Amino acid sequence: MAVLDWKKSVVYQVYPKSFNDTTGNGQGDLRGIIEKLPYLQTLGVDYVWLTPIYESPMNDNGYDISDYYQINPDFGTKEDVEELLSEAHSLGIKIMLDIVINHTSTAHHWFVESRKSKDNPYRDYYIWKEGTKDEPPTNWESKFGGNAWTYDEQTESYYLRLFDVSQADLNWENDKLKSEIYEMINYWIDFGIDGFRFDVINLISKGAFENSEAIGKEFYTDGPKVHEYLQELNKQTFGDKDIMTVGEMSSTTIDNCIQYTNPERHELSSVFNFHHLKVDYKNGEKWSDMKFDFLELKRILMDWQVNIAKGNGWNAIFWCNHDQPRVVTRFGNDTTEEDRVKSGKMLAISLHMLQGTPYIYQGEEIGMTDPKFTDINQYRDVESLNAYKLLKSNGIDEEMIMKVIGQKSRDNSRTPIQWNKQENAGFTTGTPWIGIPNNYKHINVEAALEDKSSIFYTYQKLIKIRHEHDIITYGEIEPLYMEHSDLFVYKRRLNDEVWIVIANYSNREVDIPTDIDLEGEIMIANNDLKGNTLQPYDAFVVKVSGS
Ligand code: TEU
Repeated sequence: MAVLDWKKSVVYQVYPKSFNDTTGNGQGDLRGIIEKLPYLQTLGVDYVWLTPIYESPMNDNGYDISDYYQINPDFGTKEDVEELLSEAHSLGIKIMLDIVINHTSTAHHWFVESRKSKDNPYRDYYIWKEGTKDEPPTNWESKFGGNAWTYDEQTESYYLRLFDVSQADLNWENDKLKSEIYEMINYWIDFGIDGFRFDVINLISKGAFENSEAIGKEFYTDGPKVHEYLQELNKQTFGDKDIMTVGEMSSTTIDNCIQYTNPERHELSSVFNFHHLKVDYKNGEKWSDMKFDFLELKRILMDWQVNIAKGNGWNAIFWCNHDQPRVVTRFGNDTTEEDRVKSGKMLAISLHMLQGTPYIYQGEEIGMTDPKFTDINQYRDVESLNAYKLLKSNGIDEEMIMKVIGQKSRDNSRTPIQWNKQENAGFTTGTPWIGIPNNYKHINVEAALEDKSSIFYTYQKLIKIRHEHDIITYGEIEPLYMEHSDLFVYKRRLNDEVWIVIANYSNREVDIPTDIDLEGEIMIANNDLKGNTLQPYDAFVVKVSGS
């Protein structure tokens, strides 16, 4: 594959635990990813991002790292990583690792030492506050519910953990800690890794340790030293190398994301922000029952598109990841096969024509749906199980709890990839670690590859036209009809070339606005253009001018 301008790259996210099991233990592994690299080459992606594969107790499926230098034996060995790198590179695919340096597992030897005594050399690698049991230092709330401080009897102190009790936040004020982090990242750069995704990286600089005026799960994000820390990280590790980076930004702002990604600031290549994936949170509450707000979705997407471009920043563009529900269920329509396929293509087309680096989450390319679990015992995710307990303790009835968990749980995207219609969807010969929806018998990779009208080939074509046409990467964007209740419409313009993107997010037939002329070369579509109306879930990209 020709050397590609990184801004034309497309990334495929693999959640190894649910991708492909070659040992029969019911969990995916590295050799399972190696086996499927030719499939990913057929799709045409440029990078594969692996969520954490390091040694971990797996309380948070690997985001609780106990040794950055060792591979979790459930996934395989360092030799498997070497083989994965060499095989991927031979197929023109680069490998991106997930780096979690806001926190470690409490099983990490740094923390084991740190908690031993107040004068332990590792004490200051973490954030401790002396205090009395049941009187936490601040009112900060964990993302996983409850107070963000956990009391530790051994030294009668609290440690900060913005996520699970088993994930202790690191103290980035400590220079020795930072130099150990830089050493670790340079180890993986020397190993041959091509890119990094930095987990909740905008949380590493904590504000003053006082009560937060913010409510709910807000806590100090985009902290006072975060840009200083990122510029140092850049300089000490990947800054002078051909390495693509993306920062996961929790509850961030457009202005900060411009600062994170404007190349003149030498911080990161790109960022994930999640505001567009909270348009079905009632009053900002994830665990609520609410249909998504389409107008708000368009507003947020376009606000970020226009303003990040103005600031010479760079966004990741994505619908889903291992923390989000499946997009065809969430923003599309998975109630009939026709609507699932049509809306799955429409969602892909309307997103991939935006400016930024597209991320395709495993299974999105074949329109996998939420599993629709009905019993809490089917869930595995620590955040969902914490939410169940908290909602129960708040007196919410079981039916409503299961409804909101069914809508929002991270497990919705963590069910195994449906490779074929054989037992366990061809994912494992053992017992899968989490359930597989029955629709695997018709929603699977094998069926998708055989069916030239499947969602898979829409994604394959979107990747191809992104590689071939500069307008998608460098063209200006012009939002249109932002108040239209069904249509998502925008223009891309580069020199004399203009493309129009129009998508019907509704299950209604909708008139094409009279001032939109779709005469021109159809670059990609999920239907034939009939007269001056759009059918439910129609999507068209038309080159209306230019050579
Ligand atoms: O996610 C950050 C985060 O806040 C997620 O928990 C997500 O945004 C939230 O669940 C949505 O409600 C990162 C990882 O992607 C996630 O898997 C980890 O659990 C988390 O950090 C802690 O490392």
